[in-house]
Amino acid sequence: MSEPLSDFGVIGLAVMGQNLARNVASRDHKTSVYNRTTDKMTELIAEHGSETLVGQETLEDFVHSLAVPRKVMIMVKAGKPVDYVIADLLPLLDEGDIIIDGGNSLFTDTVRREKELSEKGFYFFGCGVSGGEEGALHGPSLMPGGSEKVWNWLQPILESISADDFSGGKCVTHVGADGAGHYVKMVHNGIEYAIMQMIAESYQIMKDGFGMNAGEIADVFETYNKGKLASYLFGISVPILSKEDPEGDGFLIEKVMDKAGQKGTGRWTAIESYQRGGELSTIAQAVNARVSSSEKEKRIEYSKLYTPPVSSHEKLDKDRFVQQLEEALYVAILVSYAQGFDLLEKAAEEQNWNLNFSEIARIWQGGCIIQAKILGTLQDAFLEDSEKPLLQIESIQQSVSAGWADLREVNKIGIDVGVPLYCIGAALT
Ligand code: NBP
Repeated sequence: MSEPLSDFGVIGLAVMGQNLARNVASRDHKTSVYNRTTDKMTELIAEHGSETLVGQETLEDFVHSLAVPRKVMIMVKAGKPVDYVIADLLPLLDEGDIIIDGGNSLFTDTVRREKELSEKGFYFFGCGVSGGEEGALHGPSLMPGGSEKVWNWLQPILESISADDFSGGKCVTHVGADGAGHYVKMVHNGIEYAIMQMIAESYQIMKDGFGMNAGEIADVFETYNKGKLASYLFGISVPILSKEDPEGDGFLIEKVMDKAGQKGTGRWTAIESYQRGGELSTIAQAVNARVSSSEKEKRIEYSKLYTPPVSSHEKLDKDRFVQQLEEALYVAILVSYAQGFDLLEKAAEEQNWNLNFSEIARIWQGGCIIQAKILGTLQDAFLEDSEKPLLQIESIQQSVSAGWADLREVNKIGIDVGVPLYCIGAALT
C-alpha cells in the first residue's frame, strides 16, 4: 500500500521553517519538508522526523508527496529568493494549488505575486508570521492575506498551529486580500520597534538619571509586567537585564556593545507613513534611534566635543519617578499603537482592504512579539467604536488624558538628565 500523501508542505528549513513544519506536523497534519541545501532537511528529519514529518530531497519528490490542492508554505529569506522558489515550483504544480509565503515579504511584492499567480490559475497567500522561532514552534500569531475561498481551506490548519488569544480563540484571522496580511505584519513589526526603543529609553533614564543598576531596573520592569504594561517585551527584559556577567563583575547587559541594527520592516513602516502622508513619529523615531546607535564611532567623536549636562538624579524622588514612568509608558505605547492603526486605516482605504481592527488587536494577543495586556483594551475599544481613530475613542482618550501629565514629566526629566527620548518624546509631541 502506498504512503498517504501530506496535507501540507514547507520549503525553507532555517529556524522559522523548521519550527513551523514541526508545529504543523505535531497537530496531526502530515507535513513534507524541503530545503535547497539538503543537509538541513536530513538533520531536521534525523532529529524530529516522524510519521507526520517527512523529508524530501528533490523539489519534484516534495511536490509529488502532497495531496491536491497542494498547500505549500515558503519560509525562505524575503526578496528575490521567494521569486526563485516560486519559479522553480510552478512547472511542478497544478492549477488550483496554493502557495503561502510565510516570510517577511514587502507587501508590494505580495500584491504582485498574488496577481501574477492568480492569472496563471494558482492561489497565493501572503501570511505574516510573528513570534520568532519559539512562536513558530509552539504557536505563532498568523496574519494571512489572500482570497476568501482559499482562507476557508487553510483555516483548519492555520488555526491548529496558532497561539491562543485572551478568550481562548486562535491568533489568526483572514486579514484581507492579497498583501493585507504582510502589511499588517509590517506594521506589527514597526510597533515592536517603537516599544523596544521605549523600553531602552526607560532603562537609560533610570540608569543615567537615577543611578540604578540593571538588576534594579529589572525589578522595576518585573513590577510593570504585573500591571497594565504586562507584555512579552517587558517580560523578556527582566531576565535579560538581571543576567550577571559569567566572566566578570556586574551585569552582562552593561558589557553589550550599544550598537543596534535593523532588518527592514520598521524602516518600511516609516517609509509607508511618509508615502501615504500619515504621522508615524514613534515608529520613525525608533528607526532613527537604531541608525544613531549603529553610528557608534561618530557618537564617540561628538561626545568629545560636547559636554553632557550634569545628572540631577539626587534631587529627584526615584520611587515617584518609577510610578510616573509606568503611566508615561502606558500612554506612549497607546500612541504608538494608535499611529500604527492610523496607518493601517489609510492603507486599507487606498488598497481597498476591509481591515477589522478589533480582530487585528485580538490576533496580536498571543504568539507574537507585541503580545500584551493592552491589546485586550484595544480590542474592546475598537468594538466600542470601529469607525473612530483609536485616540478619539472615549475609553482610550480617558487613559491618555489620565497619564498625559506623567508623560510630560518623564520627558522633562529626560531633558534635565541628558537622556534622549526618541520615542517617549515623539509620543508626547
Ligand atoms: P532566513 O531568512 O535566514 O532564510 C534562510 C532560508 O532561505 C534557508 O532555508 C535558505 O536555504 C533559503 N534560501 C535562500 Br537564503 N535563498 C534561497 C533560494 N534562492 N532558493 C531556495 N531557498 C533559499 O530564514 P529564517 O530566519 O528562518 O526566516 C524565514 C522567513 O521568516 C524570512 O522571511 C524572515 O524574515 C521571516 N521571519 C523570521 C523570523 C525570525 O525570528 N528569524 C521571525 C518572523 C519572520 P539554504 O539552507 O539552502 O541556504
